[in-house]
Amino acid sequence: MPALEIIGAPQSNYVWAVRMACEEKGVAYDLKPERPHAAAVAAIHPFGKIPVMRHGDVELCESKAIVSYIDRAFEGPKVIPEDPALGAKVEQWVSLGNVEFDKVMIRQYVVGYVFPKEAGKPDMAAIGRAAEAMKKQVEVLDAAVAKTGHLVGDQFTFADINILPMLFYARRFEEAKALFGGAKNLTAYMERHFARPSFKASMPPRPEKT
Ligand SMILES: N[C@@H](CCC(=O)N[C@@H](CS)C(=O)NCC(=O)O)C(=O)O
Repeated sequence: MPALEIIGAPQSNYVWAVRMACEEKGVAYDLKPERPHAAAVAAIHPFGKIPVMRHGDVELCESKAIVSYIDRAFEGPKVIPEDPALGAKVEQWVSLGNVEFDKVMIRQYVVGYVFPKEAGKPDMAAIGRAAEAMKKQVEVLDAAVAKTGHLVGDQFTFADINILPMLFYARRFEEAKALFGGAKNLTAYMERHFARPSFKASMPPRPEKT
C-alpha cells in the first residue's frame, strides 16, 4: 500500500478535518505542510486550495472528496455511513458547513480578526456583520445537536468532524463565545467532542491561523 499524503498547512480547518477523519479511522498518513497555492498544492487543486491528497497514483483536492476516498479505500469505522439516508444527511451537513458556516464563521469572522486587510486593524464593522449572521447559524446548530449530541443520527460522523474545527476557531473570539454561551446543546456538543483523542491528535501546533 503506498503512503497516504495529506498536503496542506495544519492550521487550515479543512486540513484539520481531513486529518481528524484519518485519526478516527486509525489510518496512517504523512502530513506535508504546504501553504495555499504552493506548487505541490497547485499541481492538484485547480484553484490552489488546501488540503490536497496523494495516495499512489490517486490525487485529489477538496476535503469532502478526500474524506470520501479515505473512508472507502481504508479499513476502520465509517465516518460516512453506508446507509443511503444517513450518508446523504452527512453530505447535507458537510455542504452546509462548507457553503454556509465556513463562509461566515471562518472566512468573514475568524479571518476578519486573524488576517485583517489592514495589518493589525480588524474591520470591526465587518466582524459585527459576521457575528450578526452567526446568530441564526448558532441556533440552527444548537437545535440540530439537541437530540443526540451529533449532527447525523446517533453517531459521530464526518458531518461533526467537518464543523468542529470551525467552531473551535470561532469561539476564540468574544462575540462567538457569547453566542455559543447561550446555546447549551451546542456548548455540550463542543465540550464533548473537543475532548476526542482524534480532535486532539489532529490539532494544529498553533491553531490561531486558518
Ligand atoms: N472547499 C474546499 C475549501 C478549502 C479552502 O478554502 N482552504 C483554504 C484554507 S482553510 C484555502 O486554501 N484558502 C486559500 C484560497 O482561498 O486561496 C475544501 O473543502 O477543501
